[in-house]
Amino acid sequence: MNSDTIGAISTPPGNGGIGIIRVSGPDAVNAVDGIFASKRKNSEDYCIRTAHEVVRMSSFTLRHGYIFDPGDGAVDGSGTEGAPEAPELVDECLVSVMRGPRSYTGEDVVEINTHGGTAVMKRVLGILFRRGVRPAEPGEFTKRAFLNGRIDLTQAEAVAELIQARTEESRRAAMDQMSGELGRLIDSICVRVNETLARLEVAIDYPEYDEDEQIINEAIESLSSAGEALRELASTYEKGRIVREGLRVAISGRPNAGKSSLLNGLLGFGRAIVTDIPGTTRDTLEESMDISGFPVILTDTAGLRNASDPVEKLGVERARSELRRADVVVFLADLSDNIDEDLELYREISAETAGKYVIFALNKTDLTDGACFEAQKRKVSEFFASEEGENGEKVGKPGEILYISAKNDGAKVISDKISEYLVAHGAGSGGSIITGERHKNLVDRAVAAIERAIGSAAEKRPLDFIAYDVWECAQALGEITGRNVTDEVIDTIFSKFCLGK
Ligand SMILES: Nc1nc2c(ncn2[C@@H]2O[C@H](COP(=O)(O)OP(=O)(O)OP(=O)(O)O)[C@@H](O)[C@H]2O)c(=O)[nH]1
Ligand SMILES: [Mg+2]
Repeated sequence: MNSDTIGAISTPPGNGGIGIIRVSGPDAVNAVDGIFASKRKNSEDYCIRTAHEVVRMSSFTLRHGYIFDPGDGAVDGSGTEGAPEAPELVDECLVSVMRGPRSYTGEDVVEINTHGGTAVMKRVLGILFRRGVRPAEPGEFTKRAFLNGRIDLTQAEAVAELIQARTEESRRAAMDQMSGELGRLIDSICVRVNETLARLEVAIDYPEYDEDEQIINEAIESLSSAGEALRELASTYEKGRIVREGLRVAISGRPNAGKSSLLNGLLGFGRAIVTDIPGTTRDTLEESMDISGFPVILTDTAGLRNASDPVEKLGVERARSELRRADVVVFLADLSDNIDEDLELYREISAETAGKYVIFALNKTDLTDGACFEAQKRKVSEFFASEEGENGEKVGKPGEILYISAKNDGAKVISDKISEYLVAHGAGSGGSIITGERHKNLVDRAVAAIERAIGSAAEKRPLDFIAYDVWECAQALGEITGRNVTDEVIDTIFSKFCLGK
């Protein structure tokens, strides 16, 4: 248990209707008690220094009143530099008390709802600091909740993810993890692994009791099922990554295909410059948006061609590297132009698009009439038919071939396709998923250890050989939930939090 009391402004910086100052620690109640009174006036018979109203509040209750700077002559002698001589009214507020251990941090927590002005909150916090409260570090309230056993490490990490969640699916994934689902799953696997470890250790210590053969068979069986569960969990990381970081969608194609028009259509505002001059977009333009509750990062790129202009050349390089980074590529071709060049370009970038979901969209349907449109369509289908055949696949067939008009409802058609992809590949259908890289690395470490243990068991190696890897697996799992984790790891995790949480 910590002996110092910490305080911070928990609401975001800037002006708001209300601001919340949170204080946690053994002296939280006393510290606020000394600056709070339910009456505005300090008369002879009613003094904030003797009111002691916060101390008398029951846990989980709220009280209306006023915050005072108690002044230099404070009875408890806490008056220090910067304090006014007589008590000074600072703000009207609501104070809530949550006593430990049933509080967020597990300690006594007092929250002061002040008016949400920067000057007000800074002043109130400043008074508390003069009275022995220490400025909280980023994430320190949640760190205390973890250290006091209120939550496990996965739940603490989920708090930060929940705060950062920008879309509905990100919120849902963080909330699932915060409710402890992932921690419980890891714990249940860990229990099984530890049972196996215990059995192996007994057999090592008392070789006379059991047949090694039987112990080893049992170990293989139990470890295999634990390994299976962990591998399944590891496979959810990709879904988790989309929820956490967003799906990267690159819009690519030849100059003038309508890429920037599509970006603007998807975003719903004129983010990128659109002209009929080929090579308008030179740099990559990145914007985030929400599609069906998932975060999506859209990138408009320079039109791909053999550019002679050095600036455009750099833009084309960036466009190609953006293609490599993308999860989904929307490749636009201009139906009103020579489609063979678009198809040729599509073949050229096949290395960059390999393994990615490609939406091949033929744009400007509004500019092509019946016969011309049919001829273009035939070319496309012949291209992909021939590219697929004979000596194996030269060019990956796109996931979708669409005919759109970015001038009309093209953006909606593309957005619906991205949405379909997200529903199929993103998280959201419940069950534990891992969103964090730290978790993924540890699950991978646990799986590798299990595989080594099973391998040793199959080769009938000595029991202590097997036991070591089983122990290593349990260690990795314990690091996920924070059962066994170093101070450095803890510090790194919480340093990424925002102040006041
Ligand atoms: N008629 C019609 N014109 C379109 C359509 N989509 C784009 N355009 C026009 O095509 C021209 C090029 O559009 P952009 O969106 O700038 O094309 P881009 O692919 O970003 O071009 P670069 O930035 O040069 O690579 C503009 O004049 C657009 O108005 C469409 O569906 N129909
Ligand atoms: Mg453009």
